[in-house]
Amino acid sequence: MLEMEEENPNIMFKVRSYKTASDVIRNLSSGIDEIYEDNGLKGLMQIPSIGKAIASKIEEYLMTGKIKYLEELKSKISINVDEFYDLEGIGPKTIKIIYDNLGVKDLSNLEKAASEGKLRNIRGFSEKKEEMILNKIRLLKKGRGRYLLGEVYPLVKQIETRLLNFEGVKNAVAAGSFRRMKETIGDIDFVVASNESKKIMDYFISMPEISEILGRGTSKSFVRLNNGIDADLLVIPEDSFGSALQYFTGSKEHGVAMRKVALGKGFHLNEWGIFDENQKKVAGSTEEGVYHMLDLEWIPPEIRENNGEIELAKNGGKRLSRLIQYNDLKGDLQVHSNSTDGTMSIEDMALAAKETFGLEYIAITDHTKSLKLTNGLDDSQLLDQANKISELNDRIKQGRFDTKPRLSTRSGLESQKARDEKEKKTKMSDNKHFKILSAAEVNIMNDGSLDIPNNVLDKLDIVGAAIHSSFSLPIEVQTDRLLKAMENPSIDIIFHPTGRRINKREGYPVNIEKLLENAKKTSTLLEIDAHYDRLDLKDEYVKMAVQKDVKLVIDSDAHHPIHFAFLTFGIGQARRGWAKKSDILNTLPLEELLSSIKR
Ligand code: DGT
Ligand code: CA
Ligand code: CA
Ligand code: ZN
Repeated sequence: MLEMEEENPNIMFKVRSYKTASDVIRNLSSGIDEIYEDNGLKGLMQIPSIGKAIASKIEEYLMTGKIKYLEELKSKISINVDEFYDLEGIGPKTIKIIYDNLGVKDLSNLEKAASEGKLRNIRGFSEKKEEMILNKIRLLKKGRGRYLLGEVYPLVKQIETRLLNFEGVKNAVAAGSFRRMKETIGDIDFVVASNESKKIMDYFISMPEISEILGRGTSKSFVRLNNGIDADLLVIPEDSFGSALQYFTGSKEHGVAMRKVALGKGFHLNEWGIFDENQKKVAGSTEEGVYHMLDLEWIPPEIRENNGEIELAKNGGKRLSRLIQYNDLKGDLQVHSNSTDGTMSIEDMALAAKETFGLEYIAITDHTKSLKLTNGLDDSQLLDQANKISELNDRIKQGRFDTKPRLSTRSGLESQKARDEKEKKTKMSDNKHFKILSAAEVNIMNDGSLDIPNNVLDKLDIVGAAIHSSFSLPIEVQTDRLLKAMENPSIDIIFHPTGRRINKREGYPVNIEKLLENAKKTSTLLEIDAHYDRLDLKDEYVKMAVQKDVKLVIDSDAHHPIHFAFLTFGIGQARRGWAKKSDILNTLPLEELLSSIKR
C-alpha cells in the first residue's frame, strides 16, 4: 500500500524495512509470540532487522490483533492488495494505474479486464504486456493451494517438536511431501506414535496455530493452520509407527511399488505393518524394520518417488547412505551484502555464516553494474570491495574477527539445543579459520558477454554468472548465452541456471542437455540455488547432472543473515536428485575447493 503512494525515497526505505522484517519473522525458528512472551518489546528488538518502530507495531498486533497504521492505509485504498501480492513482476504501481483507469480492485477482475483486451488501451501498456499479465495470473492460479516448502517449514518444525515433547508421545514426524522435501507441499501429514490418542487429539486441535478444525476423530483429525495450509494428524500405536510413517511419507507411487515387493515375498504391507501368510505381524514398529524385512536398505524419504530407488536399495548395498547429508556443507558461494541489494554488511554475513551455521567460508557475490535495480557494482567498486575483503580476512587471521554482540544476542531465537551446539562449535573452532572470498554475481548480457571484463574478474577469488533479464528470448539464444558465459575462463559457476521462481514465473527456456554437456566440457560448476522459491537446478536436473558427473554447488543466495537457513532446502533438493557429497563441491574444505575450480 505504501508503494502505491507517491514516489518518495523515505517511503521506499520504509517499504524495504517492512519487507525485510516480514522475511525475517517468517524464517524465525520460534514463534514471534513466544519471543514477545519471553522478553517483551526488548526481545522483539533483538531480532536482527527489527527496530523500535516495527517492534511496537508487532506488539500492537499481538495485543490487539490489529495495527492502527495498517487500518488507516486500508481505509484510504480500496484495492484488494493481498490478492496481487504474489503476482510476480507486476508491481503496486502498475496495479494502481490499472485501478485508476479501469477500477479493477481484485485478481478476478484483473483477469477479466486482461482477457477482454482492456489493458492494452491504458497509456504505457501494450498487447504484449497484457498477455504477460494474463500468463502471470494463470501461473499463480495453477500454484494456488500448494505452498512452498520454505514457506511452511519453520511452522511445521515447531509443531513437530511440540508434539514430540508432549507427554505420552513416543514419536512424532511430519510425513508426506514435507518429509520428502518436495519443493511444494499440498498438505502436512503428522504421524504420532502413542497409546493415548484422545489426549493427543485434544492437545493438537487446541494449538494456537490452528485456525479451523475440519474434522476430528479418535485416531485422525484434520485442521487448517493459520497460514492457510491444511494438516492431518494420525495417532497410531507404537508398534505400527514405522509402517504408518512409511505409508504416510509416500510418495503414493513408492508405496504402491513397495506393496508389490512385499507381495512378491509372500507378505502383505499396509499402514499397520508387514504380515505373513498367517496374518502374523512380522514388522512395523520401525521404518528400517519395514524395509529390512523386504531385503531392502532403508530408503531416504527424499528419493521415495519410484524412480529406481527400490532397485538401488536391493541387495543390502550401502549406496543410499552416500547421499549428501544435511551437515555436509563447508561454505556458501552465493552471498549478498548491502553494497548492492543485500541488507547487511559483509562482516554481519560472515559472522552469521560462521557462528550460526558453522560454515568455514563464504563468497560475497554482489550484483554487477548492468543490474541497475540492485545498484550493481562497477569495475572499480568490485576491486575496492575485494580489497576490503582482504583486509577483513587479515583481521580474521589475527583473531580480531568482529564479534560485537549483534547477532550473538539473539537469545530466544534458537532452541536451547541449538545454543549448546553453537557454544560447543565456537569453542572448538578457532576464530582464525574463517575466510571470506571476493567474488561477484556477474550479469550475462543478451549476447552472452559479461558486464565486467576478465582482467577485473581474474582479481577475484571466484566468480559466478547469471541471467537476470530478457527471459523471453528463444531457447537457442538463451542456451547460447549460457554456453558462451561458460566458455569464459573467468566464470567458475552459473548461478540459478534456469531462472525459475516456483509458482511465480517459469524460467527462461534452456536446453538442459547442452548446458550439462558444456558444464562438463568447460569444468563450470552449476548451482543449486537454495532459496525456497528458486530451488534451481530442480531435482530432476540435479539427477541428470549427477548421472553425467557434472559438479554442482549449493548456495543460499542469502540477502540477510537469517537466509543461510535456506541451505537446508538446497540440500533437500540435491538429495532428491540423488546427489552424493562428492557431487557438491562446497562440501570441500576451502583449499581443496579452490584447487578444483576452473582456474
Ligand atoms: P501433497 O500433500 O500433495 O504435497 O503430497 P503427499 O505425498 O503428502 O500426499 P498426501 O498428503 O495426499 O498423502 C500423504 C501420503 O499418504 C502419500 O504420500 C502416500 C499416502 N497415500 C495417500 N493416498 C494414498 C493412496 O491412495 N495409496 C497409497 N498407497 N498411498 C496413499
Ligand atoms: Ca501431504
Ligand atoms: Ca494429506
Ligand atoms: Zn541474484
